[in-house]
Amino acid sequence: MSASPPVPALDGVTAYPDEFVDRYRAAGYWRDETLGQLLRSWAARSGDSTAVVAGPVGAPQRLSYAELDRRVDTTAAGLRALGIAAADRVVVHLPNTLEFVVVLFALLRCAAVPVLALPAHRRAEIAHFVALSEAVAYVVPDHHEGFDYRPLAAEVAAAAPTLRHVLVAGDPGPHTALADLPAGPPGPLPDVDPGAVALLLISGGTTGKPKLIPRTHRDYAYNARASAELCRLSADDVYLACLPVAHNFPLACPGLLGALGVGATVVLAPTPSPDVGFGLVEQERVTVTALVPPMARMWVDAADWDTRDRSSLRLLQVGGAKLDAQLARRVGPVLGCGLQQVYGMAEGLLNYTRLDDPDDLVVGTQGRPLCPDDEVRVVDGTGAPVPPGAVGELWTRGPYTMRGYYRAATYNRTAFTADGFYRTGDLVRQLPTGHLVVEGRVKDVINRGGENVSAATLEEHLLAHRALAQVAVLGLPDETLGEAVCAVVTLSPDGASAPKLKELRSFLAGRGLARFMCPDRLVVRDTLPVTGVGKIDKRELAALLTAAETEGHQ
Ligand code: OOB
Repeated sequence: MSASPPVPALDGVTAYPDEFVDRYRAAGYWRDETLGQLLRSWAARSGDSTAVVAGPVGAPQRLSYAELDRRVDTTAAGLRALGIAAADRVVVHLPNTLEFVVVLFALLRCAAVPVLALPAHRRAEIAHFVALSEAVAYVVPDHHEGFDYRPLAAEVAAAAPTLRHVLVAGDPGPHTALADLPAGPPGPLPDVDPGAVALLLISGGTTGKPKLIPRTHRDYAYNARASAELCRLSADDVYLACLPVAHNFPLACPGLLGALGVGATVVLAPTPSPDVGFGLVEQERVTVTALVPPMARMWVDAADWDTRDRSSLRLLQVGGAKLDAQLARRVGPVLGCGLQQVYGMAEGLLNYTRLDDPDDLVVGTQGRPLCPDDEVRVVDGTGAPVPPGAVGELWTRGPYTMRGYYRAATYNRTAFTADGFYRTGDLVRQLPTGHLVVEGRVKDVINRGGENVSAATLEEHLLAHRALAQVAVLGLPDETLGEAVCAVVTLSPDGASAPKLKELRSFLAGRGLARFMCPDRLVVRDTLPVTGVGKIDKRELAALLTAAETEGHQ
């Protein structure tokens, strides 16, 4: 094998200080491994086993570890022949397909840096990711869920001077087909520094434009490996990715990477519906999957009448947003599997309930940190630690938590402390066991005429009402109060009639809630808008309500 030239480092990335590099390596969290090499060793170990299953229920495509490794090599050679070089950024905008897995690893093998967009992102987000990362290529499907990505790609490309290639999985239209990449020599694996940035994830944050999160080979490899161990994944497991696999949760918590790391099989669901999910669980004997709470609700509701065989399922991970305790309690009995709550963030820190935690912790908390060297501080508005058990903002630092957003020097000065703690913006309290209970977001407090109303607290109380399925509480501009408290709800499927605002208020008073905490307005909707990964999207909801109000006044 000929030696490859050294890979240039990315600009705009905050490195871990040397003392932490030494500490995390000495503790064995960080190994000298890169994600592109890891696939090679997994293929050497599990060659003939099925690595990935994708495609429609009934007619899935399957790739063994050895086949995946070969396809990745061919695609990497084609990408190199196109001129995609080490450290080049490439926006990958693919749904849960074999191509996603192949392109991801092929880019890693070229030492190029994938920017993992979610299928639901559209022009504004993609144009932002392309411009910020100065991407040289953009990879899309032809269609997904009724949307044609090729005109979007053409629009983005027309406005992006750095973008040299649009690559399409499927029918390329005016662009280049992934299947028609030029053939190239199977080049050596580039000599990548395990501490280099492997990929850029998209932040789930709700303020401003989404940010890009650099994750290094060794921190992300640890993230996936330690998560797999915690979930006791083995080669006998079948992991179903229902959530978009470009998201950190199904990608590496333990997700696709954690499952491949132990020789398990990964099944990619084309859409997240319980109908497709149950079909795949039965057909592929799925053992583990991960959902966000609104989807978990749909699964639990559908399981009441759907008789397909789910007996293989041993663990349902739920995370991404607060899982209410009542729904948490239904998961085990209805789906016949264990529940794990996951409180994580693309920035790094992962909290998991453990498989042998007592029920009250599994149902009532969002887990505790994955790694013994995850440092968590719960602080007040001045940055001082709150008393044990009190609510405060979570700050964190550790072996897989990034030290700065990509190319965001100014923002990083407020998002991080001088000593490298990430200010999560999440309000939590920590139990003596170390488990965290998420109590909302720092900014999700409504100022109602000078009184502070915690949206999360009110949501939790409202969810106890049997007529309500989903609840989002928002502050809306109000002439007298400054902000009025608005509860937007969907109704339970059991046919209960919509409660009136007055009735909800007396229900809340009955639960001991102060008058000022009670909603001023109630909006009943059929559905609530969701983000790219399926969490309730309060920003979009506020925009919808404001638009409806403006229309109403016209
Ligand atoms: C996951 O990652 P992101 O980056 O999409 O969103 C992170 C934010 C957290 O800061 C928190 O505000 C919220 O989402 N969140 C939760 C939660 N899990 C995430 N809030 C309450 N309860 C939970 N269980 O969402 C993510 C990444 C990896 C694994 C799981 C989720």
